[in-house]
Amino acid sequence: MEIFSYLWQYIVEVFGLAIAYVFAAIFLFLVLRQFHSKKITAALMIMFIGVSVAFYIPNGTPNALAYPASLTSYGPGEKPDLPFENVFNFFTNFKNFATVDDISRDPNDVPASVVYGKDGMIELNLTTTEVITEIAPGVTMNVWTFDNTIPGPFIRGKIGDTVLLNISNDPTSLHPHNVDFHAVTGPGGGAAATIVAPGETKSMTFKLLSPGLYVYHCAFGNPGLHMTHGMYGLILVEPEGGLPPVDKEFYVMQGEYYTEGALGRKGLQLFDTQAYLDGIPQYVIFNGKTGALTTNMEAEVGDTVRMYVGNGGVNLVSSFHVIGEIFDRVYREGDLVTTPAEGLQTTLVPAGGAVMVEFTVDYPGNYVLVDHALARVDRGAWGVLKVTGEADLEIYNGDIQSGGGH
Ligand SMILES: [Cu+2]
Repeated sequence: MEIFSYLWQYIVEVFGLAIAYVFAAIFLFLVLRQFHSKKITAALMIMFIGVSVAFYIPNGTPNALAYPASLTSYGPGEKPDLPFENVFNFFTNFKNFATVDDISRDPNDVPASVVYGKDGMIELNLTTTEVITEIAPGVTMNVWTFDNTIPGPFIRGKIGDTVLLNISNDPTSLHPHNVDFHAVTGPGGGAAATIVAPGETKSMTFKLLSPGLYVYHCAFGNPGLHMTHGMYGLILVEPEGGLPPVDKEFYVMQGEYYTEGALGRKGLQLFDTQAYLDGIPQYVIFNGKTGALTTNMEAEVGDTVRMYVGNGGVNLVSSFHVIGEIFDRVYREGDLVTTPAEGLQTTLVPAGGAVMVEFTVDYPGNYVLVDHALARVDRGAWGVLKVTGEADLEIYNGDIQSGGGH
Protein backbone atom coordinates (compact mmCIF):
# COMPACT_ATOMS: atom_id res chain seq x y z
CA MET A 1 0.00 0.00 0.00
CA GLU A 2 1.72 3.12 -1.33
CA ILE A 3 -0.25 5.41 0.96
CA PHE A 4 1.42 3.97 4.08
CA SER A 5 4.81 5.09 2.83
CA TYR A 6 3.46 8.68 2.60
CA LEU A 7 1.79 8.53 6.01
CA TRP A 8 4.57 6.64 7.76
CA GLN A 9 5.70 9.59 9.87
CA TYR A 10 2.20 10.20 11.24
CA ILE A 11 1.77 6.52 12.08
CA VAL A 12 5.10 6.37 13.90
CA GLU A 13 4.26 9.54 15.83
CA VAL A 14 0.83 8.38 16.94
CA PHE A 15 2.12 4.92 17.98
CA GLY A 16 5.15 6.48 19.68
CA LEU A 17 2.95 8.82 21.72
CA ALA A 18 0.55 5.99 22.64
CA ILE A 19 3.35 3.67 23.77
CA ALA A 20 5.04 6.43 25.79
CA TYR A 21 1.76 7.27 27.50
CA VAL A 22 0.94 3.66 28.37
CA PHE A 23 4.38 3.12 29.88
CA ALA A 24 4.14 6.37 31.85
CA ALA A 25 0.78 5.24 33.25
CA ILE A 26 2.14 1.80 34.24
CA PHE A 27 5.17 3.36 35.91
CA LEU A 28 3.01 5.80 37.85
CA PHE A 29 0.68 2.99 38.91
CA LEU A 30 3.59 0.91 40.24
CA VAL A 31 5.00 3.86 42.18
CA LEU A 32 1.65 4.91 43.65
CA ARG A 33 0.88 1.33 44.71
CA GLN A 34 3.96 1.35 46.94
CA PHE A 35 2.61 4.17 49.08
CA HIS A 36 -1.17 3.99 49.02
CA SER A 37 -4.12 1.67 49.38
CA LYS A 38 -5.74 0.23 46.23
CA LYS A 39 -8.63 2.70 46.42
CA ILE A 40 -6.39 5.75 46.68
CA THR A 41 -4.11 4.42 43.91
CA ALA A 42 -7.14 3.88 41.64
CA ALA A 43 -8.43 7.40 42.40
CA LEU A 44 -5.01 8.95 41.70
CA MET A 45 -4.73 7.01 38.43
CA ILE A 46 -8.17 8.22 37.31
CA MET A 47 -7.09 11.75 38.16
CA PHE A 48 -3.87 11.29 36.15
CA ILE A 49 -5.76 10.03 33.10
CA GLY A 50 -8.39 12.76 33.41
CA VAL A 51 -5.88 15.58 33.72
CA SER A 52 -3.70 14.29 30.87
CA VAL A 53 -6.70 13.88 28.55
CA ALA A 54 -8.01 17.36 29.44
CA PHE A 55 -4.55 18.79 28.79
CA TYR A 56 -3.95 16.80 25.61
CA ILE A 57 -7.17 17.53 23.77
CA PRO A 58 -6.80 21.32 23.42
CA ASN A 59 -3.01 21.45 23.31
CA GLY A 60 -1.55 18.25 22.04
CA THR A 61 -3.73 17.20 19.11
CA PRO A 62 -1.46 16.89 16.09
CA ASN A 63 -2.32 19.60 13.57
CA ALA A 64 -3.15 16.99 10.98
CA LEU A 65 -5.95 15.64 13.15
CA ALA A 66 -7.35 18.99 14.28
CA TYR A 67 -9.87 19.23 11.49
CA PRO A 68 -11.53 22.64 11.54
CA ALA A 69 -15.11 21.44 11.90
CA SER A 70 -16.46 24.82 12.94
CA LEU A 71 -14.84 26.74 10.09
CA THR A 72 -16.94 29.28 8.26
CA SER A 73 -16.44 31.85 5.49
CA TYR A 74 -17.95 35.28 4.96
CA GLY A 75 -16.85 35.31 1.32
CA PRO A 76 -19.20 34.77 -1.63
CA GLY A 77 -17.94 31.24 -2.29
CA GLU A 78 -17.38 28.03 -0.39
CA LYS A 79 -15.43 27.60 2.86
CA PRO A 80 -11.65 27.45 2.42
CA ASP A 81 -11.28 23.85 3.47
CA LEU A 82 -11.51 20.49 1.84
CA PRO A 83 -14.92 19.00 2.67
CA PHE A 84 -14.53 15.89 4.83
CA GLU A 85 -16.17 13.88 2.07
CA ASN A 86 -13.39 14.94 -0.35
CA VAL A 87 -10.65 14.10 2.15
CA PHE A 88 -12.26 10.68 2.60
CA ASN A 89 -12.52 10.25 -1.19
CA PHE A 90 -8.89 11.32 -1.56
CA PHE A 91 -7.65 8.55 0.72
CA THR A 92 -10.03 5.89 -0.61
CA ASN A 93 -9.14 6.79 -4.24
CA PHE A 94 -5.47 7.34 -3.55
CA LYS A 95 -4.28 4.79 -6.11
CA ASN A 96 -6.23 6.56 -8.89
CA PHE A 97 -4.18 9.75 -8.61
CA ALA A 98 -1.35 10.14 -11.07
CA THR A 99 2.09 10.84 -9.65
CA VAL A 100 4.02 13.60 -11.43
CA ASP A 101 7.82 13.38 -11.10
CA ASP A 102 8.46 17.05 -11.82
CA ILE A 103 5.56 19.47 -11.41
CA SER A 104 7.55 22.61 -12.28
CA ARG A 105 6.99 24.47 -15.55
CA ASP A 106 10.25 24.97 -17.45
CA PRO A 107 11.00 28.75 -17.25
CA ASN A 108 12.18 28.56 -20.90
CA ASP A 109 8.76 27.32 -21.98
CA VAL A 110 7.57 30.59 -23.57
CA PRO A 111 6.21 30.53 -27.14
CA ALA A 112 8.40 32.88 -29.20
CA SER A 113 5.42 34.40 -31.00
CA VAL A 114 1.64 34.17 -31.11
CA VAL A 115 0.49 30.82 -32.54
CA TYR A 116 -2.74 31.00 -34.58
CA GLY A 117 -4.96 28.12 -35.66
CA LYS A 118 -6.24 27.72 -39.20
CA ASP A 119 -9.32 29.87 -38.50
CA GLY A 120 -7.14 32.76 -37.34
CA MET A 121 -8.00 32.15 -33.69
CA ILE A 122 -5.65 31.14 -30.91
CA GLU A 123 -6.60 27.58 -30.02
CA LEU A 124 -6.09 26.84 -26.40
CA ASN A 125 -6.61 23.42 -24.81
CA LEU A 126 -6.33 23.24 -21.03
CA THR A 127 -6.71 20.14 -18.89
CA THR A 128 -7.25 20.47 -15.15
CA THR A 129 -5.75 17.69 -13.04
CA GLU A 130 -5.27 16.67 -9.41
CA VAL A 131 -2.01 14.79 -8.90
CA ILE A 132 0.50 13.69 -6.28
CA THR A 133 3.92 15.32 -6.48
CA GLU A 134 6.92 16.50 -4.50
CA ILE A 135 6.86 20.21 -3.62
CA ALA A 136 10.29 19.86 -1.96
CA PRO A 137 12.62 16.83 -1.72
CA GLY A 138 10.67 14.12 0.14
CA VAL A 139 7.72 16.46 0.81
CA THR A 140 4.65 15.26 -1.06
CA MET A 141 1.36 16.99 -1.69
CA ASN A 142 -1.84 16.62 -3.65
CA VAL A 143 -1.64 19.58 -6.05
CA TRP A 144 -4.12 20.78 -8.67
CA THR A 145 -2.90 22.02 -12.04
CA PHE A 146 -3.52 23.25 -15.53
CA ASP A 147 -1.80 20.69 -17.83
CA ASN A 148 0.12 18.92 -15.04
CA THR A 149 2.56 21.76 -14.39
CA ILE A 150 2.77 24.69 -11.98
CA PRO A 151 2.35 27.32 -13.24
CA GLY A 152 0.10 26.30 -16.16
CA PRO A 153 1.17 26.98 -19.75
CA PHE A 154 2.27 30.48 -20.80
CA ILE A 155 -0.35 31.79 -23.20
CA ARG A 156 0.67 34.37 -25.78
CA GLY A 157 -1.73 36.53 -27.75
CA LYS A 158 -2.01 40.00 -29.23
CA ILE A 159 -4.58 42.75 -28.83
CA GLY A 160 -7.63 42.06 -31.02
CA ASP A 161 -7.04 38.29 -31.11
CA THR A 162 -9.84 35.85 -30.36
CA VAL A 163 -9.07 32.80 -28.26
CA LEU A 164 -10.95 29.52 -28.60
CA LEU A 165 -10.62 27.77 -25.26
CA ASN A 166 -11.38 24.10 -24.71
CA ILE A 167 -11.13 23.18 -21.05
CA SER A 168 -11.34 19.56 -19.81
CA ASN A 169 -11.33 18.29 -16.27
CA ASP A 170 -9.54 14.96 -15.92
CA PRO A 171 -11.92 12.14 -14.89
CA THR A 172 -9.77 11.33 -11.84
CA SER A 173 -10.30 14.83 -10.35
CA LEU A 174 -12.38 15.08 -7.17
CA HIS A 175 -13.36 18.72 -7.68
CA PRO A 176 -14.90 20.81 -10.45
CA HIS A 177 -12.59 23.50 -11.85
CA ASN A 178 -12.78 26.50 -14.20
CA VAL A 179 -10.58 29.35 -15.37
CA ASP A 180 -10.67 33.09 -14.74
CA PHE A 181 -8.41 35.03 -17.12
CA HIS A 182 -7.64 38.52 -15.87
CA ALA A 183 -7.25 39.39 -19.57
CA VAL A 184 -10.91 38.60 -20.27
CA THR A 185 -13.79 41.05 -20.04
CA GLY A 186 -17.06 39.38 -18.98
CA PRO A 187 -18.55 37.36 -16.08
CA GLY A 188 -15.82 35.80 -13.97
CA GLY A 189 -13.18 36.51 -16.66
CA GLY A 190 -14.40 33.26 -18.24
CA ALA A 191 -14.96 31.41 -14.97
CA ALA A 192 -18.75 31.58 -15.30
CA ALA A 193 -18.67 29.75 -18.65
CA THR A 194 -15.95 27.19 -17.98
CA ILE A 195 -17.02 25.20 -14.91
CA VAL A 196 -16.10 21.59 -15.70
CA ALA A 197 -17.02 18.64 -13.50
CA PRO A 198 -14.58 15.70 -13.46
CA GLY A 199 -14.55 14.17 -16.95
CA GLU A 200 -16.36 17.13 -18.52
CA THR A 201 -15.20 19.45 -21.37
CA LYS A 202 -16.44 22.95 -22.21
CA SER A 203 -15.55 25.50 -24.89
CA MET A 204 -15.80 29.25 -25.16
CA THR A 205 -14.28 32.10 -27.14
CA PHE A 206 -13.09 35.43 -25.82
CA LYS A 207 -11.49 38.51 -27.33
CA LEU A 208 -8.30 40.11 -26.03
CA LEU A 209 -9.25 43.77 -25.62
CA SER A 210 -6.39 45.22 -23.61
CA PRO A 211 -2.64 44.68 -23.82
CA GLY A 212 -0.81 43.58 -20.68
CA LEU A 213 0.62 40.66 -18.76
CA TYR A 214 -2.20 38.94 -16.89
CA VAL A 215 -2.71 36.14 -14.41
CA TYR A 216 -5.19 33.34 -15.04
CA HIS A 217 -6.37 30.97 -12.33
CA CYS A 218 -9.06 28.56 -11.27
CA ALA A 219 -11.95 30.34 -9.55
CA PHE A 220 -14.25 27.49 -8.63
CA GLY A 221 -15.75 27.05 -5.14
CA ASN A 222 -13.24 28.81 -2.95
CA PRO A 223 -10.91 30.35 -5.58
CA GLY A 224 -8.00 30.92 -3.18
CA LEU A 225 -8.07 27.28 -2.14
CA HIS A 226 -7.78 26.18 -5.78
CA MET A 227 -5.03 28.72 -6.47
CA THR A 228 -2.87 27.73 -3.55
CA HIS A 229 -3.08 24.14 -4.73
CA GLY A 230 -1.31 25.27 -7.94
CA MET A 231 -3.99 26.45 -10.38
CA TYR A 232 -2.49 29.63 -11.88
CA GLY A 233 -0.53 30.82 -14.91
CA LEU A 234 0.15 33.86 -17.13
CA ILE A 235 -1.42 35.15 -20.33
CA LEU A 236 0.39 37.83 -22.32
CA VAL A 237 -1.55 40.20 -24.58
CA GLU A 238 0.98 41.97 -26.76
CA PRO A 239 0.25 45.56 -27.80
CA GLU A 240 -0.23 46.61 -31.42
CA GLY A 241 3.05 45.96 -33.26
CA GLY A 242 4.14 43.37 -30.68
CA LEU A 243 6.81 43.54 -27.99
CA PRO A 244 10.35 44.50 -29.02
CA PRO A 245 12.52 41.43 -29.64
CA VAL A 246 14.89 40.27 -26.87
CA ASP A 247 17.49 37.50 -26.65
CA LYS A 248 15.99 35.49 -23.79
CA GLU A 249 12.53 35.19 -22.31
CA PHE A 250 11.75 33.45 -19.02
CA TYR A 251 8.50 32.51 -17.28
CA VAL A 252 8.61 32.71 -13.49
CA MET A 253 5.66 32.45 -11.13
CA GLN A 254 5.60 32.65 -7.37
CA GLY A 255 3.20 30.58 -5.28
CA GLU A 256 2.51 29.40 -1.74
CA TYR A 257 1.81 26.05 -0.09
CA TYR A 258 0.07 25.70 3.25
CA THR A 259 1.02 22.34 4.74
CA GLU A 260 0.12 20.76 8.08
CA GLY A 261 3.74 19.73 8.59
CA ALA A 262 6.39 22.34 9.38
CA LEU A 263 8.92 23.47 6.73
CA GLY A 264 10.88 20.43 5.56
CA ARG A 265 8.64 17.85 7.21
CA LYS A 266 8.83 14.79 4.95
CA GLY A 267 5.95 12.66 3.75
CA LEU A 268 2.44 13.43 2.49
CA GLN A 269 1.32 16.88 3.60
CA LEU A 270 -2.30 17.77 4.20
CA PHE A 271 -3.62 21.29 3.49
CA ASP A 272 -3.59 23.58 6.57
CA THR A 273 -6.70 25.76 6.43
CA GLN A 274 -5.76 27.80 9.50
CA ALA A 275 -2.32 28.70 8.07
CA TYR A 276 -4.02 29.63 4.81
CA LEU A 277 -6.45 31.99 6.58
CA ASP A 278 -3.59 33.42 8.64
CA GLY A 279 -1.50 33.95 5.49
CA ILE A 280 1.53 32.06 6.81
CA PRO A 281 2.62 29.59 4.14
CA GLN A 282 5.18 26.91 4.93
CA TYR A 283 6.52 27.05 1.37
CA VAL A 284 6.95 30.05 -0.93
CA ILE A 285 8.15 28.76 -4.28
CA PHE A 286 8.97 29.75 -7.85
CA ASN A 287 7.45 27.47 -10.53
CA GLY A 288 5.74 24.90 -8.35
CA LYS A 289 8.40 23.49 -6.07
CA THR A 290 11.59 24.33 -4.21
CA GLY A 291 14.69 24.36 -6.43
CA ALA A 292 12.68 24.48 -9.69
CA LEU A 293 14.75 27.32 -11.19
CA THR A 294 18.27 26.54 -10.01
CA THR A 295 19.77 24.93 -13.14
CA ASN A 296 17.65 25.89 -16.13
CA MET A 297 17.99 29.63 -16.77
CA GLU A 298 20.96 30.66 -18.90
CA ALA A 299 22.07 33.74 -20.82
CA GLU A 300 25.25 35.13 -22.34
CA VAL A 301 26.98 38.41 -21.65
CA GLY A 302 25.38 41.04 -23.89
CA ASP A 303 21.96 39.34 -23.97
CA THR A 304 18.86 41.30 -23.21
CA VAL A 305 16.77 39.20 -20.84
CA ARG A 306 13.01 39.55 -20.38
CA MET A 307 11.26 37.95 -17.44
CA TYR A 308 7.52 37.48 -17.19
CA VAL A 309 7.01 37.28 -13.45
CA GLY A 310 3.63 36.41 -11.98
CA ASN A 311 2.35 35.86 -8.47
CA GLY A 312 -0.31 33.24 -7.86
CA GLY A 313 -0.35 34.24 -4.17
CA VAL A 314 -2.68 33.65 -2.44
CA ASN A 315 -1.67 35.90 0.43
CA LEU A 316 1.77 37.39 -0.19
CA VAL A 317 2.93 40.30 -2.33
CA SER A 318 6.31 39.51 -3.87
CA SER A 319 9.26 41.91 -3.78
CA PHE A 320 10.97 40.61 -6.88
CA HIS A 321 14.70 41.24 -7.17
CA VAL A 322 17.65 39.79 -9.09
CA ILE A 323 20.79 39.89 -6.96
CA GLY A 324 23.62 41.63 -8.82
CA GLU A 325 21.42 43.12 -11.54
CA ILE A 326 19.44 46.30 -12.09
CA PHE A 327 16.21 46.18 -14.07
CA ASP A 328 16.71 48.41 -17.13
CA ARG A 329 12.96 48.48 -17.74
CA VAL A 330 10.08 47.52 -15.44
CA TYR A 331 6.61 47.24 -16.90
CA ARG A 332 4.94 47.76 -13.55
CA GLU A 333 2.06 45.45 -12.71
CA GLY A 334 2.18 44.11 -16.27
CA ASP A 335 1.31 47.48 -17.85
CA LEU A 336 2.47 47.30 -21.49
CA VAL A 337 0.97 50.64 -22.52
CA THR A 338 2.68 53.21 -20.30
CA THR A 339 6.39 53.96 -20.74
CA PRO A 340 8.23 51.52 -18.47
CA ALA A 341 10.11 52.59 -15.34
CA GLU A 342 13.89 52.48 -15.65
CA GLY A 343 16.75 51.57 -13.36
CA LEU A 344 14.86 49.74 -10.62
CA GLN A 345 16.28 47.35 -8.01
CA THR A 346 13.19 45.59 -6.59
CA THR A 347 9.67 45.61 -7.94
CA LEU A 348 6.35 44.51 -6.49
CA VAL A 349 4.36 41.65 -7.92
CA PRO A 350 0.86 41.83 -6.43
CA ALA A 351 -0.99 38.69 -5.43
CA GLY A 352 -2.93 37.84 -8.57
CA GLY A 353 -0.75 40.18 -10.61
CA ALA A 354 2.38 40.23 -12.76
CA VAL A 355 5.32 42.33 -13.85
CA MET A 356 7.51 42.30 -16.94
CA VAL A 357 11.17 43.18 -16.42
CA GLU A 358 14.02 43.57 -18.90
CA PHE A 359 17.74 43.91 -18.36
CA THR A 360 20.93 43.40 -20.30
CA VAL A 361 23.44 41.08 -18.65
CA ASP A 362 26.89 42.64 -18.65
CA TYR A 363 29.03 40.29 -16.62
CA PRO A 364 29.31 36.48 -16.23
CA GLY A 365 28.20 34.79 -13.01
CA ASN A 366 25.22 33.48 -11.14
CA TYR A 367 22.40 35.95 -10.60
CA VAL A 368 19.94 34.88 -7.94
CA LEU A 369 16.24 35.67 -8.34
CA VAL A 370 14.52 36.24 -5.01
CA ASP A 371 11.48 37.54 -3.25
CA HIS A 372 13.47 40.12 -1.28
CA ALA A 373 11.32 39.53 1.80
CA LEU A 374 14.30 37.27 2.36
CA ALA A 375 12.93 34.81 4.92
CA ARG A 376 10.88 33.52 2.01
CA VAL A 377 14.12 32.40 0.35
CA ASP A 378 14.40 29.85 3.17
CA ARG A 379 10.90 28.72 2.27
CA GLY A 380 11.95 28.17 -1.36
CA ALA A 381 11.50 31.52 -3.18
CA TRP A 382 14.66 31.73 -5.25
CA GLY A 383 16.19 30.72 -8.58
CA VAL A 384 19.41 31.25 -10.54
CA LEU A 385 20.12 32.93 -13.86
CA LYS A 386 23.51 31.70 -15.02
CA VAL A 387 25.36 34.12 -17.27
CA THR A 388 28.37 32.98 -19.28
CA GLY A 389 30.83 34.96 -21.40
CA GLU A 390 33.72 37.37 -21.22
CA ALA A 391 34.30 39.32 -18.01
CA ASP A 392 34.67 43.08 -18.39
CA LEU A 393 36.98 44.05 -15.53
CA GLU A 394 35.98 47.67 -15.81
CA ILE A 395 32.48 46.70 -14.68
CA TYR A 396 33.48 44.34 -11.88
CA ASN A 397 36.98 43.50 -10.76
CA GLY A 398 37.47 41.39 -7.67
CA ASP A 399 38.15 37.93 -6.32
CA ILE A 400 34.78 36.15 -6.63
CA GLN A 401 34.14 33.65 -3.81
CA SER A 402 31.21 31.35 -3.31
CA GLY A 403 28.77 32.27 -0.55
CA GLY A 404 29.07 35.94 -1.45
CA GLY A 405 25.46 36.29 -2.52
CA HIS A 406 26.10 35.28 -6.10
CU1 LIG B 1 -9.95 24.48 -9.48
